[in-house]
Amino acid sequence: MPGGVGAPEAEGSPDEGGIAGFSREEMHALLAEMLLYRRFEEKAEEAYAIGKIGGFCHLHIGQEALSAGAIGPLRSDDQVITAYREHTQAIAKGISPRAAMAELFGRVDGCSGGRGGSMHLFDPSVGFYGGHGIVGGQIPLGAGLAWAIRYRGGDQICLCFMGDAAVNQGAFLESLNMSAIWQLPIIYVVENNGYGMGTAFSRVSVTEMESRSGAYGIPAHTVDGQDVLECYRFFEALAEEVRGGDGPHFVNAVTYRFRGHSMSDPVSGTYRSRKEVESQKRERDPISLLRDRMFEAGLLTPEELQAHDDRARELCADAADFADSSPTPDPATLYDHVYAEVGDRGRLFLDGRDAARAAAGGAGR
Ligand SMILES: Cc1ncc(C[n+]2csc(CCOP(=O)(O)OP(=O)(O)O)c2C)c(N)n1
Ligand SMILES: [Mg+2]
Repeated sequence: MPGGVGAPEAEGSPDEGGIAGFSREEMHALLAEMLLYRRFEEKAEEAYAIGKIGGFCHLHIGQEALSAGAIGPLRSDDQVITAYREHTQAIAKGISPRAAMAELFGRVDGCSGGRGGSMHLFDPSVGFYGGHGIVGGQIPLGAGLAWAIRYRGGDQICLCFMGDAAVNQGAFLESLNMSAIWQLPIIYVVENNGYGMGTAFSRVSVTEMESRSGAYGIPAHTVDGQDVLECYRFFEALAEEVRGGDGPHFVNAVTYRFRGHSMSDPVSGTYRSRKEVESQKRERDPISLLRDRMFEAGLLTPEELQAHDDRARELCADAADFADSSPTPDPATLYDHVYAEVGDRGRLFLDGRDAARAAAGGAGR
């Protein structure tokens, strides 16, 4: 849900009611937002466990600061495209928890009409272009979105998220090169949680993540993806630079996933120890980090925290009830919204072309 945090009024100290230039209200908004994301994912986890959600489902728990801190500063007409771990990013860009949850449940009131599921949340009306299951598949599409912005003379920007494993895809290299040549208004953000499924990034790369855009002359940055205040300020400034014509940028956002790769995978396993996960959860939880800073600065009371959490749980319970009461799509509409239609001969592909030929008086193949 964008627009929760505005520009800071003044560089503040705790005494003035803020930390690092954030007002008390802005920090409360960020905390409430991240709690909503956490509770949404927990509700999805619960719904998956009782069979309400089918197919794949990848949770963003542990990485919430990047949704609040990178998407939060964007304008509502800016564009976001991402991979499949995207529930909270979709909500951050403006898809309602109800429409997101209904999509996870495969229901008609889902943002993709119940046809996309967890990996394919989509709503161009809020500038959210998916939700893509092919690792790296969204990267050239992101370059295309940015190219379209430029072609139409707009001043929007595109934020293209990817996981660390995606930077080894050929599409990443081609997209960065073309973006640099055309100086496109795009920020490529790697949510670097250290692993692609069970493979540590260090096993598939002899170079550091930040060096990956250097060959294309694209400036690179590293941010602490668990520090929502740092992320927010960083992306707020960078978005304006890119909007002003600075060309593409590449951001290595260091983060960590607290759950297994997907709902069907264990939290730890042979590729990472339980000890590692536990220490990350204890020391690097983005919500606890912000909460504790606010407590220490006297900007948050336990009652206020409880109220934010109650509200988050309420919204997510409401989203799940809404999703559950929404109907499943009518089977008769199965072939709606697909590029190729079923023709007289019942085939899925090329029939549209055949039908056009037939209408023009030509013979079909
Ligand atoms: C082209 C392609 N190859 C393989 C897969 C199988 N696969 C699904 S997720 C994944 C790992 C991706 O990891 P990363 O990009 O780091 O994202 P994360 O899951 O950590 O968010 C792989 C290999 C796929 N979906 N697409
Ligand atoms: Mg990863």
